[in-house]
Amino acid sequence: MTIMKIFRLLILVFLVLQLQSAWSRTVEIDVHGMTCAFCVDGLERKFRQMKAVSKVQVSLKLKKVRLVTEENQPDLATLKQAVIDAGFTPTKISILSNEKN
Ligand SMILES: [Cu+2]
Repeated sequence: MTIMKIFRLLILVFLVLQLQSAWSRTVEIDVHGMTCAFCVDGLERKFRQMKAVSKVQVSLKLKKVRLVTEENQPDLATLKQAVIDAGFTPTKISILSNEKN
């Protein structure tokens, strides 16, 4: 009985650790066509809708979008398409890092 409890506890601890050690990817997209705060807002909204995107930063000054996403989701083609759908042109897309949290 006690051993079973310890065993269950160990499984639980293991599962929690697994969840915490998810990989995350930082992606930077150079965007052409952003001119004002509404552009920034539109792009932010577009990316915030994506489930696999956990963080969105849009810089009007640098004309860049920085995203923290899941390891392989969304794929880069989807991210590019999202920029296009929001009315802008993605000129460059790069993965800045892919690391374990
Ligand atoms: Cu604008």
